[in-house]
Amino acid sequence: MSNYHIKHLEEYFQVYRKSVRYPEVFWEEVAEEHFLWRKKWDKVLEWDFTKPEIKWFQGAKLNITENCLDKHLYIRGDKTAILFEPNNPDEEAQHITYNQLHERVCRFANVLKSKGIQKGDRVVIYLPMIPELAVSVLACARIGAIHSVVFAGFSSTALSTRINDCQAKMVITSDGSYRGSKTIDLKGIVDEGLEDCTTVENVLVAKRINSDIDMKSGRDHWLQPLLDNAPTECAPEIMDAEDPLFILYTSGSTGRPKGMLHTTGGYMVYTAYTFKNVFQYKENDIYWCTADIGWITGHSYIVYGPLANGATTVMFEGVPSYPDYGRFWEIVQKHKITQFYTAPTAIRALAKENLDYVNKYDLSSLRVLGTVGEPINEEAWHWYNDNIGDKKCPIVDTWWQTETGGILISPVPFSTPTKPTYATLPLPGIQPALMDENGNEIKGNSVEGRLCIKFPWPSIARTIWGDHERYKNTYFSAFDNKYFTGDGALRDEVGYYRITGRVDDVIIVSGHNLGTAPIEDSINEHPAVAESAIVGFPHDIKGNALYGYVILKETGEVRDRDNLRREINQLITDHIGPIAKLDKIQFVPGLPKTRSGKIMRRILRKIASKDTSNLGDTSTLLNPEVVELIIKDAL
Ligand code: 7RM
Repeated sequence: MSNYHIKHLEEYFQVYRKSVRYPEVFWEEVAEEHFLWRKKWDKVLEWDFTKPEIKWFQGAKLNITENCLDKHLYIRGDKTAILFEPNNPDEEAQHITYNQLHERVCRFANVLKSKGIQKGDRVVIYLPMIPELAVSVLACARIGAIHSVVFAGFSSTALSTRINDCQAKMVITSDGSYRGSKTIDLKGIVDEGLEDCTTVENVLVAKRINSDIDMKSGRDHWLQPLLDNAPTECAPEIMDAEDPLFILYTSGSTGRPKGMLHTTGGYMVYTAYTFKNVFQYKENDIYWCTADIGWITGHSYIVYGPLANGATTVMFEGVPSYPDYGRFWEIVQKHKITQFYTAPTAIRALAKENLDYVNKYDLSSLRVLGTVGEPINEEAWHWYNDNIGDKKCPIVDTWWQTETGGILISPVPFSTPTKPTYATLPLPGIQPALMDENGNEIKGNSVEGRLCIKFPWPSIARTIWGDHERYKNTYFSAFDNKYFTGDGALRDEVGYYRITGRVDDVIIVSGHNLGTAPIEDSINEHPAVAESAIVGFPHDIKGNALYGYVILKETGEVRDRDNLRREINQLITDHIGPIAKLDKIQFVPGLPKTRSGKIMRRILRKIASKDTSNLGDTSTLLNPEVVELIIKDAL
């Protein structure tokens, strides 16, 4: 039996049982066999969820980039580490080998040092999906600087809030970025953001779009000449397992963004382990995750997890709709992608388009399909399964969070039988619990509750940067001695988990707990419906009533709206029961979404309850204009 690579269901159960009974033995074996340590740990795990304090592999010494780069040079130095696919399909893809990536990271690390960056300093990275983004992340890790990547679609205010929160000494950016047919003036956004920041001493600027930008003398430096002159070797900074690796901001339901802090040893072990098993990565595979490195998915499953396994990982600069809706599938064919990992929102957007965009391409290289970010509805699951996977590729519905660092609940493909909309079973080392409102664990199967995790895993975030109290209150106070995820879930008759969405998405109508996801699933089955979102609004009798926002497919057909409303409610009645019928149905041109594709229900709730005076922070919205349109026609 191998702890590290699960190959069939029996093995999964064996490994899982061992990981629960003897967690320290289990993780020690994984850590020992597959990674390069400069010194082994004194203690595998020390934890106390009441403080909370979690330490993995205490006393161990390592550098994560030795595991992502140096370790591979002898056996796969000439293998492609990063395969860069540019925004413009006419521009050539770049195959960056492990040897080349190692050299580029070392040069970059030397540039950071020459600009005064030392171990423990914070470096904010605000770059598009170009190779420099991965290189700069790894360069920080090489010298022990703490990177904080800010998604390059965020505004100057969002950027400066994050720079100030972590007191960054440096910003790494580019002149601009390509996004479909548009260009974005990134450097201009940085300049604006920096007007409100005092800690940043230097700005490194990569050239991408050759735009004419202002360079502030003394502060701003073109990156390329510095790299050209930098030495090609840089000895890795030897880090403690619990030294910080990065901060990544995630928005809470209220208040300022939370700077989740991840540390080195445990994060490396867990992301590498889960990458190997969830994607069943094999040596010659070409793995593609379409996320941006600005999100945790990109950190763990474009950069660290794949590279720690010596994989070939694709970085795509563009968008799914440019030059047309076939772009993803064109790339799958062109690079013979074996594992493809994307978000339900992208699947739904592509499923709306003509199937010809899919059928034009040969997708037979695909072996595993993945989804992440929100509950995937049945329709989208089947569309993905039938049209992209040709019913031959298991779909890994991976549930996890910025806070968890890596995937916690997911099928292990070819072992765990999949089930539409179910994330299925916990990965080794993960001990979920469903809790009721009174704080008691709900045992047994066919139950539903709030999802907690009872035992630490190696990649759990250790704190919120600068605010340990908030970390404790947000994650460890709702339930005694448990990590609370903020999500609701149900466990079916065989023990499979289905994530029903954030708990604040649960709406109690006449005393019945209704999750938004199953209702939306029913609505989306209507042939005229493209997408929908349900929220609750106050109701005198029922406590809450349901308000549905529905996007119709663009068929050009004129439809009787009232008739559509009746048909939608009939579908809900058929699937869930009359209790879940919608009181109001508004047809809308779009839904307010965050840039990572999550519906911002907070705004929809306010509109439904006719309270639009203060919509709160909308700076992370992808499509703020749609909010006005929805308010204008609100029922
Ligand atoms: C990786 C990521 C975390 C929240 C999480 C859930 C939701 C993520 C799934 C999912 C249902 C999934 N990190 N979520 N994956 N819900 N099924 N497979 O997305 O910090 O940005 O978001 O996303 O609500 O708590 S995140």
